[in-house]
Amino acid sequence: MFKSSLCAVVLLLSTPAAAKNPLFENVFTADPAALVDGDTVYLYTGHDEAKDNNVFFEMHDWLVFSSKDMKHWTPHGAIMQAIDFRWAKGDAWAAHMVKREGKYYFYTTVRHKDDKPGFAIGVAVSDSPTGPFKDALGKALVTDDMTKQTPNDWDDIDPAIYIEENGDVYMFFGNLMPKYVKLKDNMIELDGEIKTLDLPKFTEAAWVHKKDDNYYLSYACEFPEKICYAMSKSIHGPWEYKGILNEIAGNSETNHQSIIEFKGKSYFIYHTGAVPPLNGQHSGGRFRRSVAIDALNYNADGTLKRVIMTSE
Ligand code: FUB
Repeated sequence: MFKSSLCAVVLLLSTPAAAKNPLFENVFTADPAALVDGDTVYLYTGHDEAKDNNVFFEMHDWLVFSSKDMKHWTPHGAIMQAIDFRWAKGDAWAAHMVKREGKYYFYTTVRHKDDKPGFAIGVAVSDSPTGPFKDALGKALVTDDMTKQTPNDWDDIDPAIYIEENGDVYMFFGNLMPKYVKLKDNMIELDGEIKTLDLPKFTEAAWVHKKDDNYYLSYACEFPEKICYAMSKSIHGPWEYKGILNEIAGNSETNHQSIIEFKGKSYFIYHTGAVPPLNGQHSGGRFRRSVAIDALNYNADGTLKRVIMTSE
């Protein structure tokens, strides 16, 4: 007994005192989407409120935090609630923010009211990265009846936007079957048909980024989810599967990533359920997730080094 207590004390003292992952200790955060805007990173997250880890996601609004060094984060509160989309009845699931010509466009997943049941993607707009945001279209951009390709009604979740150097805008999204569609220059209407992609083991959480002349499409794969990725020389593919980028995120079952380059460094931002009790009440888990950040490193051939969660 004494020996094991001593071991515990030694372990405690040798553990870094100021562990920085997960990022926020007083609120559960999930589905990160980061936007680099000048010398600031804005980090948008979902907001897990579930009291019981065995029920389901309880998410009403989205939060935003900002940082100039990726270490110190300023909370700015909620940017909007799911029901601010008047055609939605709740469920503030995963989102993505982009900036275009001085305006901030927030693409996000919500549950549609019963006239178009199932999940839907909406888009909101603001002149400021911290809001207030308003529904830009007054109706959903994508509804479940437009994508009925899987047995569930959430095959149209998790939007991720990519803006090409020539200004063309694409939205990637989907569950089980990955999809993408071009958007019009006004950012709030589809421009053409929704196409499907062939990505092995795809579950959800698509994210596209580019480095040098390589496009990267990372996504949550299998279940419980890891993050996998594919590479291409064109936004239209073909996408070549490259393997696992990040292993299962603790006990959360889902994982969801955002990849950015900021002040010369690349970052992999994701969520994990493996966190100690927040507010002394609840520990992390499937429906109580927390955002974490680690460095993203590239190999000489452009492939990505696997990200291992650190506590700093
Ligand atoms: O947070 C709700 C859902 O869980 C997201 O839409 C998925 O990506 C998964 O993280």
